[in-house]
Amino acid sequence: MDCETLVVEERDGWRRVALNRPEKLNSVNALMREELRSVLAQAWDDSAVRALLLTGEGRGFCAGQDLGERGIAPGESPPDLGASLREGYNPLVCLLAGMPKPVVCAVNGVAAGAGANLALACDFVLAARSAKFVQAFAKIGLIPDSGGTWILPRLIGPARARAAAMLGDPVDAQTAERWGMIHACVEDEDLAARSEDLATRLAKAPTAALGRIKQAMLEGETASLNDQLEREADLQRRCGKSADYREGVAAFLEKRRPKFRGE
Ligand code: T3D
Repeated sequence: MDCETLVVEERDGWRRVALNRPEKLNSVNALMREELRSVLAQAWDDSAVRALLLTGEGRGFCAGQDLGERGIAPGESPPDLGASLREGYNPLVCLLAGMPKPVVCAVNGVAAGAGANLALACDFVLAARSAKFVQAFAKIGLIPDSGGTWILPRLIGPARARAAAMLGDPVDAQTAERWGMIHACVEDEDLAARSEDLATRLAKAPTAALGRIKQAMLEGETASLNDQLEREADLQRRCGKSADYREGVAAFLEKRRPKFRGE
């Protein structure tokens, strides 16, 4: 797929998507929002894509909304940021968090504003040791969006989430790992290989089951135990009918490695 603001590459059963406006730290303009949405929707539907890797070109991961699009001249009406979220960012968060296959995010540098929260919507966040996460919103008079007020307290607890959101101080990758905000902090020079190895491994996993794990955990956030037990029973019933379950059990009994097809 040809994109102006993204580099999209096919790999061994997975797809690499890199934000590509490095001179602006990959801040998100209207075109990037549109292109990312279409690339994510296409990956969602493509059964040949069994994992996704999101990263950034250059020294930053993503600096959030391109503020160059948000200057307000005297006498001009301010933009409708609610509409921007509903039509632009919220669909991206839903596509990443709801994608029925694993999404790895390799945070290669600063992740600020919506850029931080798009990263945190992914399933596995690996960050370079030099990377940092900045809830930059309050510094320009906004609240964390793109799921920030939902995911941050769940990941790091309300006290740390409030401080990160209200103060906007950077959280370095090592601290993010210690707080449970991300999967792992890795050395800068190892980030590409570590995240690509993970995507390769995930692309060989029982994709439908992984998608259902995501679904169960996401929907379970607001469920009672009884409702969640019923959800597990329903999803497990579907897993139990899958070719990958059949293969997994056969491989175990035959003492060999399973060859999952993602079905
Ligand atoms: O608006 C809506 O639709 C609602 C949704 C909002 C979602 C949001 O994301 S709001 C939050 C927007 N983002 C920010 O407020 C972050 C702004 N950027 C920064 O605070 C800093 O740049 C960073 C902490 C991210 C990195 O700092 P540093 O010192 O490493 O780099 P820098 O020198 O500030 O930036 C390098 C270049 O990128 C620079 O351009 P220049 O001067 O070399 O031509 C800078 O202007 C540009 N840049 C960085 N962030 C943005 C940006 N350009 C446009 N928009 C940005 N967000």
